[in-house]
Amino acid sequence: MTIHSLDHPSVDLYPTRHVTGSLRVERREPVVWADSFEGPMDRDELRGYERDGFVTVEQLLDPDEIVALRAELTRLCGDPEVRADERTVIEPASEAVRSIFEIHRISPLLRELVHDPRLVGRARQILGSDVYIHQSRANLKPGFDGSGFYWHSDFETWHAEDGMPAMRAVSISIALTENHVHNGALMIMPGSHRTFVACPGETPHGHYRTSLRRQEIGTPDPDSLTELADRHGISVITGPAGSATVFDSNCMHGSAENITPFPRSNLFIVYNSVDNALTTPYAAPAPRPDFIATRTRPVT
Ligand code: 6CS
Ligand code: FE
Repeated sequence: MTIHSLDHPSVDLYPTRHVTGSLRVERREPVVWADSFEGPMDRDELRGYERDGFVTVEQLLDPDEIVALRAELTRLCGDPEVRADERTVIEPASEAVRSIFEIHRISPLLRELVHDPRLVGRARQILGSDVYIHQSRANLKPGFDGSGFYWHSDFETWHAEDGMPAMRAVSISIALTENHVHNGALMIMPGSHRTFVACPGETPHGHYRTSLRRQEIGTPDPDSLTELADRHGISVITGPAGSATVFDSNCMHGSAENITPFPRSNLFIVYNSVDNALTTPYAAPAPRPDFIATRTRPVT
């Protein structure tokens, strides 16, 4: 079913938040947009990404780079200005830092990383175009009370609340600490990127102020999650510090809370195609701030 969003100039191919009837529609866009860009991924990796919606990289960054990034994250989390910054999300159950958004503009070290060809090269290869940073964040998931991230498609939120037209964005998650099966590792349903699941519930004003701490609106119904999990299974992505996961914007993913003593701290850098720039939100009363969804000052 395709409907015109009330205040959106173009046809909405992925209606969500204010829909009735079938909640699941098949993806319309390619997964790997073109093989015209040379880059670090070989044919097998691109084929795996096309099939599953993600690929893992055993060691994207070297140990000394990880040491420097972890020290930077410790410095940022201990900086009262950073903790008080609206771009920093505090854990609901403690005073620990849950996420720091727009970290590539806060930290010179991270700004350098997001331009690294090991990351940008992969994004350009997959998206088949030049790219810019849509969003960057550190998810700290500290030991003992690192809360989880319920099942969701990033694209569903970025479409509804940021006005992202098509599924032409890719996330690169870099492990800064060991991602074990037990400390809240990323879980992805392999192949789920080919199905768009509309989520019930109108988007409240200023939704991000609650959704980044604990997301409810923008999470799929249990029947859709059951159907996808039955069809695709669930992969738990584990790996050492320095490993990475490159995943499509529409993968159904989530991660459990962390009650172990071992933090699961990951960086997430989201690259969007320059041909997929944000427009008016498809299902939200107003656009989200630039630190969550870059509109005004793309860092290419
Ligand atoms: O709303 C967002 O943009 C963020 N929320 C989640 C759960 N994942 C993607 C992104 O960090
Ligand atoms: Fe997500």
